[in-house]
Amino acid sequence: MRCIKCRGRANVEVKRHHSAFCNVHYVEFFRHQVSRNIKRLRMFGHTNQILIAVSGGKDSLALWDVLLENGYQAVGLHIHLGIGDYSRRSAEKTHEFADKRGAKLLETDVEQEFGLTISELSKTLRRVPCSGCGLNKRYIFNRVALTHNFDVLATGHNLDDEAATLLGNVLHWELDALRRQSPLLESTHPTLVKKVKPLYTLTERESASYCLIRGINYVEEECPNALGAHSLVYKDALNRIETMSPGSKQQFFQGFLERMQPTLQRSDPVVLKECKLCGQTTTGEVCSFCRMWNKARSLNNHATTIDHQLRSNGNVAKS
Ligand code: Q46
Ligand code: ZN
Ligand code: ZN
Repeated sequence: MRCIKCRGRANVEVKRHHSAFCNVHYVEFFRHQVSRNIKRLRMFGHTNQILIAVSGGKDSLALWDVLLENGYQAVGLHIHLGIGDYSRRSAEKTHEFADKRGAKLLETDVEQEFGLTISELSKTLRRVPCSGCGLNKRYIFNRVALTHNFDVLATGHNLDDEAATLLGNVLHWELDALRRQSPLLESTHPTLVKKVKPLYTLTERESASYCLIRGINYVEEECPNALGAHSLVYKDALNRIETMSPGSKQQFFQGFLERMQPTLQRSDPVVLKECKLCGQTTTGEVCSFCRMWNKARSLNNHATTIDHQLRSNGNVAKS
């Protein structure tokens, strides 16, 4: 197998592009894909302040590396979820990356801020961990981006993530989720930050190859709560199709973005209000994040309301 750029020995094959690359040209290919996505969808520019959600996994660290190498102003945000050893190792890898590069890293600890780890929250509410975890992450990323005046929030969602989410949304005909599924979500309210996914054309395997070549140490294990998740079943199904027919995953997601999603836009846009407890966006009076934590606190006989907690931490969203 030869590199399509220099005809030297290729180490990474990208079947859906009928390509193979040596290490030097693979790094160039990966960075070019990210840059092209950023420019094509006008995600951000070099003068913007970018907050990256960093889990310590291959995708978020690869993205952070590419953005720093390409001269973007990218600050990391790591959330300590409190999911046993997995969370400890994720934090270690994130610190290692930031320390090596002298990159700025912000951190939030769910237990310290709100009183329970994600594992405890899940037990208290008797809900699967991922539902509370996802809500916490979305809320905290948005809130930190707003309070620190970032222009945009970037996440490491890749093609496998997006194609699996799309398959799940189609199987259940989740029309609202399909409308919102995009690598670019503009801010539609002063308390909603713009969100982008610059890796949406690259696969998990491609992020892993990038990290390997660049010497980026990432947490390799999956979160223990991901075992048995529907998303893994969908990824597995899509991988089988991809093996038989390289390029299917990309066609599936890209085809949706170009041909299907524009037809799904609502004629009656959702009216957004500000949560009366925390000030962040909601369609009702109190946002789902505040409702969830108030319920958890009352179940734990905890007297402090989420309103008091947020205000005493100085974390009221800007108006
Ligand atoms: S971290 Fe959180 Fe994921 Fe773990 S509990 Fe579920 S949502 S699986 S990306
Ligand atoms: Zn080469
Ligand atoms: Zn709220």
